[in-house]
Amino acid sequence: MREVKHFIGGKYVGSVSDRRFVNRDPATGAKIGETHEGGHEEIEAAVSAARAALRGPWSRLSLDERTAVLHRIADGINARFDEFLDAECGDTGKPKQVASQIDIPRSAANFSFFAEALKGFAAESFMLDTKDSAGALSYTVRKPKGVIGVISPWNMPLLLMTWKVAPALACGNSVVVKPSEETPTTAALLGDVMNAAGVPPGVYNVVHGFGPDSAGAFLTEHPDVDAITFTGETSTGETIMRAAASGVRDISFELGGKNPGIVFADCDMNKAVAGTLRSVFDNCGQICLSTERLYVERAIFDEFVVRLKTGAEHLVLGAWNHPGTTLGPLISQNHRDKVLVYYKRAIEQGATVITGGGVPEMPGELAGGAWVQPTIWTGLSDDSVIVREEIFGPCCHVRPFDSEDEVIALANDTRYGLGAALWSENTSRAHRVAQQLGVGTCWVNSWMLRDLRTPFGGSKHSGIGREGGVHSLKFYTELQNICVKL
Ligand code: NAD
Ligand code: 6OD
Repeated sequence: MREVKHFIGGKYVGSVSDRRFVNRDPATGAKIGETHEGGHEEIEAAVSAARAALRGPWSRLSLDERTAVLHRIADGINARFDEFLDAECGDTGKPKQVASQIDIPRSAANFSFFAEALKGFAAESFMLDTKDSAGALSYTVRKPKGVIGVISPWNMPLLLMTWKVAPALACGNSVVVKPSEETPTTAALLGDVMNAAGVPPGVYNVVHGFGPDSAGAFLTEHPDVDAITFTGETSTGETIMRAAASGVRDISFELGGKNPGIVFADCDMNKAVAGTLRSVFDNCGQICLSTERLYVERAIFDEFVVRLKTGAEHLVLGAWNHPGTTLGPLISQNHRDKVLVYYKRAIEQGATVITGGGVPEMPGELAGGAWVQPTIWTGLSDDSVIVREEIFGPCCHVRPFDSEDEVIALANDTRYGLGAALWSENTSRAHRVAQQLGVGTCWVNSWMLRDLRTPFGGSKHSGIGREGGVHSLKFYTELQNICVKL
């Protein structure tokens, strides 16, 4: 039974009140450990430690020295790969083969990527003609923004947390992280790696707890936090935005999605089916970029739906450490309850259930887990809740379309604007349609193909700002202009 503590000022500490909450295995419902719950005292201690660290040796490191520290963090994650893997899979229930190929390697890569990206982060300079002298040179310098509050979700806990911590540290900031209450373990484990990599105490801090009236809210409301970066639900983003208004703190938000998949009849059918199955069911549909609305050109609609059904029915539900498992449970019973409400509403609203639609029978101890069947529906109207609201489960609704214009309008008919996946072998069409979609990222003949140099984020209710490459470095620095008359 594990006990997860806060990591403040380079040390693991329990809550002053000794208040704790229970974590459960999503696959069985069994208790797997307890996590200390932070309150005002812990947030105060972490923010003070983070502020003090900015006055210490961290701010005096040369570029090469900081780059070396970031590489050592990446190496430290890789050196303890199996420990991170078991902790992440234990908290989330995601199959080991997924986390070992995506979550843990990408978390290490976040640090090595931003270590190198920093080296190419150019400043601007301008010459101004002045009549009375040789002119003036203006140049910019970028400084750390200060103490960054990082609030992260449970679906890819270490990957999404380090996606923000790595550039924040690369730019010389200190951080206070509030990981999701569902998945506290890997953020805590990273503390040890930070110490071993030579990160000075107070640069990386973790306080556990919940959102409202708990560590999450206290962090965002703390006046000495200079900027807040958040990944999670749109409604949580709205609350955090209100907190950040006090003190006009900067924010960067990666929020929810209701992402369209668009399949043209001229697609490569095998690739489109395989890619769509991934985009709907990977991570049990708990990815902000998951396809939940699928539009298939009428000429191939029936065949595509049959092939999707076959693929969904071949998914193997099971424990994360079982080698054959391809689909894990949802994160929690609470989340399962929410997903099952949508499964019920789909039937009430007249959906045709192509496959799934309920709760699978799981053997032995797995019977207590947060399982749902991978599910495909057709036949719902465009204003159905299933088509409009983010479900965050292993499911999608499939609808036929007849023309490019029609599918563009359907895809854009949403308050979200995060991602889209488009399948067509007609390159001109792919470019033409992609550019008309109101999303932060449109993948063509692929999905979740990540290049960390590119801007990542969403429009409309899916977020504010972009992170990735130079966009992250811009968010985590404060720009100063210096004008020198020559
Ligand atoms: P969530 O918003 O419930 O929680 C995210 C984090 O915010 C958690 O650490 C939580 O404790 C904290 N939190 C909750 N209320 C808070 C408050 N009032 N003040 C401060 N912190 C608070 O989201 P979740 O359920 O963990 O994650 C699922 C959601 O995240 C989905 O909507 C998904 O689309 C979204 N998401 C988006 C992206 C993206 O890149 N756009 C990535 C992953 C997840
Ligand atoms: O790959 C990334 O950098 C990223 N931010 C992915 C987000 C996944 C959402 O669930």
